[in-house]
Amino acid sequence: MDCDRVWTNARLASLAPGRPGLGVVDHGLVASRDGRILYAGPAQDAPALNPANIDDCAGRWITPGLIDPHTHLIHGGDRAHEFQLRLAGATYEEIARAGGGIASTVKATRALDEAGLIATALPRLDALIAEGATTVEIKSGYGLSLEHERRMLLAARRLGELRPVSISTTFLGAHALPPEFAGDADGYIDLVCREMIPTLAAEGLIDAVDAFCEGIGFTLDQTRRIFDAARAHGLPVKLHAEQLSNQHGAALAAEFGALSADHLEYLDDAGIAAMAKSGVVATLLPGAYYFMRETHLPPIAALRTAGVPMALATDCNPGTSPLTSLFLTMNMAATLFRMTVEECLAGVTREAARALGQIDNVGTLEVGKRCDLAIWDIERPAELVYRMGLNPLHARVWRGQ
Ligand code: DI6
Ligand code: FE
Repeated sequence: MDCDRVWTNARLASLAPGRPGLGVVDHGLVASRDGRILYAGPAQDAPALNPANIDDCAGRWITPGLIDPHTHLIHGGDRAHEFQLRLAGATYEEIARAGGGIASTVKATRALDEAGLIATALPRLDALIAEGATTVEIKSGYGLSLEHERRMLLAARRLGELRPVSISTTFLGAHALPPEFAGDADGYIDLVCREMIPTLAAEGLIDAVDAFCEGIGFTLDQTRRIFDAARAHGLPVKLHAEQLSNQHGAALAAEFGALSADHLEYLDDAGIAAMAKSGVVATLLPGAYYFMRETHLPPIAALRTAGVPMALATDCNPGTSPLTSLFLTMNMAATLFRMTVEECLAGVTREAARALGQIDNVGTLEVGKRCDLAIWDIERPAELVYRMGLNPLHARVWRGQ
């Protein structure tokens, strides 16, 4: 069988469903053709291959390329000053109500042109790529006008052309109230639903629609309007839900068949049941939990018992999670959330793919999926979760290259 490339002498953590745990194959082989996986499994069961290139992995481990399914990677400026204020005792909500917080990042983001947005985001994207990321979700939500949200989404698409990585764009127009609409949240939601979503969807800039359903964000009713508009344009939805308080956003997300509900520190049993029933992925963001010194844990054990798939993401953003490491994300998920090594690795591969609606394309080593691989200098997969600050990536493969 003709193929482009073969990786031999590898140990695989395929993450394929149907294989127990990580789907380990001790004497494994991966073959690619036209950027897709032609074979992944035991070397002895492989078909006769006629590769143009052979890579001897010398016993190294291969996992699916890592996936970060929730980032606000594109933003102007930083909020190191607010970090200092918080260290001195101010709370996130106090800073937000005083005009700092998301609003200050909106100002800094609007001040950048597309090239500026790209230039400031690239080092963060490169940090993720350097750790083996092959798919990254990027949200808008610091523009908050048609023009500025479009600029963020265009910059996100452009990042995917500048680097060998797949970018998923999420429209988060309902992230915060822009200053022009102070006191008129419903008027702003009108603009989001009647103008921004239709226009940006028609321009092909939106892969999914998100909202910040929270006391300092938007109400459940406003979120429903956003979801109705998304549905009218055939766009999948996801939600920032129950991060700081229980607004019953996860149940609403479930009602709309959302891809994921994210954060979930204050999720209740009804929300868990609703998510389980409609197959909504729980995207957990331990970096935000850690950086905000949150003490209210997301209900991990109950999510596990209910069979809700759990993804992990950096939530890379300047206010609550200035994090660009999926390794550290996994380490925090294990240490702070008591997730297992298997759950952590599945969280940044298979379940992250599910959270992006990309499970048929990426997230596991299975025939027909894109050949996105991470090849590691490790003795066992647990090392990817256990170490803090060492990068054992040997090579990264994106679409077979
Ligand atoms: N939840 C978060 O953690 C981020 N956005 C959101 O809706 C925070 C964004 C920021 O503080 O800039
Ligand atoms: Fe977020």
